[in-house]
Amino acid sequence: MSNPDTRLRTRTKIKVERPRLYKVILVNDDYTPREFVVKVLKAEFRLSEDQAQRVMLTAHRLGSCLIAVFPRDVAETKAARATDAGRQAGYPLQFIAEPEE
Ligand code: NFA
Repeated sequence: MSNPDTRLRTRTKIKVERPRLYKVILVNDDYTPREFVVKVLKAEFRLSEDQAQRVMLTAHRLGSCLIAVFPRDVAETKAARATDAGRQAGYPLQFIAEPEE
């Protein structure tokens, strides 16, 4: 008589998830000149003059504005570089990176 096969088997379920994206947000302040904000948006985020003006004005009116989404390291690096550009010029300009959803 043959014995039943009682060995346990392991199934490995492969789960693939898309890496989360991070938002980079421009925060309004009362001191940074509008033209400077536009200049940084163009240089660091490659926005056109028109896009940069609209993002700057939206932050100015509403308090903040989403610029773009990127993988985490890109978002954090861009936010840090853009914030640093303001600091170098003596402005309190702030860009923040935060996870989507
Ligand atoms: N509020 C700033 C001003 O009136 C302009 C600004 C816009 C600053 C967006 C920071 C972000 N000079």
